[in-house]
Amino acid sequence: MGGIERRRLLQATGLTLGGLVMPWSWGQQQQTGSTALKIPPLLAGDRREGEQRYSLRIQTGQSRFLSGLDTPTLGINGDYLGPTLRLRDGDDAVIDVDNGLSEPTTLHWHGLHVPAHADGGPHQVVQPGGSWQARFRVQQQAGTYWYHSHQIHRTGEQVYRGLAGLIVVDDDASERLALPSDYGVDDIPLIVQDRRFNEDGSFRYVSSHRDIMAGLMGDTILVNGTLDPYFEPTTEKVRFRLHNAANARTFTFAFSDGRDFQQLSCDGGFLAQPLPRTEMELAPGERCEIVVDFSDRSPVSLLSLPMAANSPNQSRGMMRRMLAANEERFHVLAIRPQSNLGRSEPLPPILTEVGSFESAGIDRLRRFELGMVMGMGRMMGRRGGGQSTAGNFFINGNAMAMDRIDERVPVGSTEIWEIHNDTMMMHPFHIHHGQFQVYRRNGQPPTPHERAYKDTVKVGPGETVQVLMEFQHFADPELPYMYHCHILEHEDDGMMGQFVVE
Ligand SMILES: [Cu+2]
Repeated sequence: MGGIERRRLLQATGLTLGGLVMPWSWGQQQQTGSTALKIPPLLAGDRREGEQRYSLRIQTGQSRFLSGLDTPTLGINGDYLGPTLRLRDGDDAVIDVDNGLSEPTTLHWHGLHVPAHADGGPHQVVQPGGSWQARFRVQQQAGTYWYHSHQIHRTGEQVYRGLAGLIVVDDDASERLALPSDYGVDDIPLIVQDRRFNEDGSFRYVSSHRDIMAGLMGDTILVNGTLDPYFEPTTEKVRFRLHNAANARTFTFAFSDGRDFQQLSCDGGFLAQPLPRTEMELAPGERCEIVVDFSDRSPVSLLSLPMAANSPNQSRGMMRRMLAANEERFHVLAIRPQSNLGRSEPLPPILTEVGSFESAGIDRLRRFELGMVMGMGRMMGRRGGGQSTAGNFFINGNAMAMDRIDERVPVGSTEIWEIHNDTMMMHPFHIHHGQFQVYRRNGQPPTPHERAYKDTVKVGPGETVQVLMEFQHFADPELPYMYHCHILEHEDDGMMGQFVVE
């Protein structure tokens, strides 16, 4: 029985809980791993006159996720999602973007350290039928980044329909490391998203106030746009580039047999050394590279576990019920190693040296208070005399306004940005302009798995997180960068602000 038939049956039999249809998901079914995992094509660019040039066309498409039903989707150089851009540190990159949609859109390079004019944020709109060119020098540590629509008030829906893709950055140091790096063979991107469908096969985006307040949760997992995928390792070790590309759902990745794996990186760079883990909690926007050993040749599944009861990211109070979706368990990927596995090198004991921005001296502390409307218009976190009345979400009392610059940062400075979450749910906070370091979490140094460069950080309910930011480049007093919650419905509904580096 397919998901839609099952849901219809539940509705018909009145199996509902608190007025809501009981959540049903593929993850709760016996998984077969019926479809080979799709691997997004690699786009390495063309070398012309000393520049690395890439062409991206944003288009509408049709995708077949459910048997016998077509889903209208959006994609980049394809029907759903986009190619994996391969960039190299030090290259001069030129990316041509054409918009084949009938609505405006943008493409933002999430995590890349680029000038504001090349950032692809809400001010770099590509009109229908129009084009935009991003030019920047890649100044980036090796890592897994991504790109996605950042159209004001439309980011959530455009990403949901498919406007996202991965970016892989290489540098001198990463090329010297003996890590699995054969893309599509032992270096595998996993773009993980939850989606839900209407009975005609179309995606069902926001349909209630709850979808906005909790963020949009789906009941069906797609990995690289594949429903119920399997992957067959051909080597002893496989590196997965885990990417939470969901609009709102936090995944807790783990293997069905509890095996451990090695965490190599955070969002924007390697950890100092591989870190053994058995679970990895990633919020929307976060990435992490892991290496898993399959030399026992046992079939195993990658799962997303229910959020741990003691996770600092668990929702509180009434939000806990609204976010019951966080308690679901999902099957993500069936893994069936081939019988004859190619040998893999042992992992290098040291990956990189992670320096500290703190050594540059700290010029200033800036405070950001996350707030949302709760219940009958009761404001949470609206201290500080905010002016704006639009939207349900705020930072420092204000909802996002395109014509208001919220912060002005002097170029050359190093700052602590302190984010305090005065709401009852976790918000993953993302800052444009480049990578930061987690400095303190509730006054304590971060745990080892956050000790590398990041661009998106989970701030649990009631938590205060300090990050260290360096603003060494790209002074532009006019064009702002964004900071925002990466639950896309929250971002679209106001939880975003703008800063210039000047
Ligand atoms: Cu949020």
